[in-house]
Amino acid sequence: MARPNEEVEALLQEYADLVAITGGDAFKVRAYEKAARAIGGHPADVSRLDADGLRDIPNVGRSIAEKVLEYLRTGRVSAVEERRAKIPAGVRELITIPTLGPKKAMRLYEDLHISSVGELAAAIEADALHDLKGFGDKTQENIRHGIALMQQAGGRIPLHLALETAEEIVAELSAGSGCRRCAYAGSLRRMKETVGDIDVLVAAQRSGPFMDALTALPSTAEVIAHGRKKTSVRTTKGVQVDLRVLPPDSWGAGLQYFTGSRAHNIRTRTLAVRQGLKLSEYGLFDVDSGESLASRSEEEVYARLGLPWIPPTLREDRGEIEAALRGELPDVVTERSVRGDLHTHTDLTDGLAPLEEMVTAAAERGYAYYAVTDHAPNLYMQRMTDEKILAQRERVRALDGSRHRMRLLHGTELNIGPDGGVDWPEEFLAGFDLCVASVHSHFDLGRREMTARLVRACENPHVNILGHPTTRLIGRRKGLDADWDEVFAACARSGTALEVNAQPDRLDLCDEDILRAKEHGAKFAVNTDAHSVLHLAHLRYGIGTAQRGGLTPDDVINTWPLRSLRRFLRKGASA
Ligand code: DGT
Ligand code: CA
Ligand code: CA
Ligand code: ZN
Repeated sequence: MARPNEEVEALLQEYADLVAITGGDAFKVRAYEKAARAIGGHPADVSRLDADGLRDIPNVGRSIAEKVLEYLRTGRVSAVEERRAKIPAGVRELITIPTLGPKKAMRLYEDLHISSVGELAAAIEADALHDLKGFGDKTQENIRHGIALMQQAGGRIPLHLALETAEEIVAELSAGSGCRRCAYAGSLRRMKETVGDIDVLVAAQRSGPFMDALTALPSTAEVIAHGRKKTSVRTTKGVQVDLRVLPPDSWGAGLQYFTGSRAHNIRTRTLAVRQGLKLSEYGLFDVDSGESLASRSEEEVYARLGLPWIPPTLREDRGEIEAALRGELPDVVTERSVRGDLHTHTDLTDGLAPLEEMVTAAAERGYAYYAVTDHAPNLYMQRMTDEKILAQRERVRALDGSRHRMRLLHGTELNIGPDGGVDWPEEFLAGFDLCVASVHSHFDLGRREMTARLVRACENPHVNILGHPTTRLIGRRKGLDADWDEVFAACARSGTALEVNAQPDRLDLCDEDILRAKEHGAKFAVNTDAHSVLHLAHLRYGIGTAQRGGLTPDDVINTWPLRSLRRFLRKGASA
């Protein structure tokens, strides 16, 4: 159940942090960070590799391979233990505060003995930092804001982590004898970007064996409550899991009830009451006779209320009940309706896998088309040049159609400068099949300037997709301050699609922004921004978010046939 690649990734990242905090060589820090990401994104299980196999992974050299082997053999790495002994764990926690780097963390620890986020917050409140070099008012304000962001996310778990945990638990419980049905419900089934806890349901005659099975799982670290109707545990990763066992006849009603949201359920219960019915987790009952009218499936329950089945991602009481009553529920986009990914990277810039590997993996997903969009020169650390991107284009053209039916598009991810300009002159941009353009720096320009910057980027005749539009990082960085209505309108007007970036820490645009942008008539592209083969599977998180935003295949350009997509990419220009 444990994922050795992730464990090793976390360990190497910790080592990089510790080296940085103790003032180690920046080159070494970056080397360990790169290796951590490479191992995290490596498709093969690292615990099955020998020294040579490890060193075949990009960015993994001899000394890193040795540390990995030591870890796999002994469960610890002496170099990491040595650094840990010097630095309290809380100091490392400090550098997870957005805007607080290792140098500042070390100064706080050495000068003021601050070794936790709580202590730092208290020190700022008490104005204890003002004499400390490098902690001016602006810096303190940024730190205060960073702490607030962390606390907001506090306790909630990112969608992808919850989904992985839930799928493992559902697989375990489904194998139990007498299990008729098993699924996860709650906010996770609704694909909210973060979830408070995981709700798992089992349909079975007897509940005891399943409750016991949950408490006995190797991933269970602590039993919070152990009962016949409900059992709650905390996993080794700190996630709370609630298990409820329902009589098989109540499966549909229970699934509907525990999927929520609460707001949606209030609406369905009200609909029931108006018809002289009562809706509970056991079924839909006639109040007078007490007779059960529907309970076996969700479809049956909704139908008896006069509604079509409503996709869980829409169940937030944001108009879905009204739409369903009118027969206008959106036919939401699904993973299967996606024909291709339009924002992906290779090892020519910061991706981990070579072009051929990314293309093969994309073809295996059954895509009809696939765009390669490595970074452009203005993101200096990626060292892109005209020659390199043109050479890549040759390779893309040569691969196109040679091994798979999937068609390849050669694109790039441009960098939107502070004034809204992008890399390369128009003639050069015209050579690409498509251009994504994204903000990667200058995050606080002020609202007017930021709006003008984004609008100008959209109006560029070669910019087709606004990548991760708000640049928010969930729990770490809030989105850009801009007049988004104006930006969304500019996208609709200019034929620039808004990205729904599927990276689980981005999910950008988010559901509410999508709803707003759709009002303006904008189009969307659900992309993974994959930096490795494994990331191609992140599409599901983007699709969940797109569904929550009510998007249909008509709204999403990468569900369209290639000919229609190409027409969109011309942005109204002829031929
Ligand atoms: P979360 O876990 O905070 O991300 O959000 P949910 O929606 O998963 O909420 P949770 O775990 O408290 O409960 C799951 C669903 O079960 C919730 O959406 C509605 C339903 N539910 C659970 N307990 C109650 C309750 O006591 N009353 C009502 N009306 N509904 C409940
Ligand atoms: Ca929940
Ligand atoms: Ca719960
Ligand atoms: Zn990208």
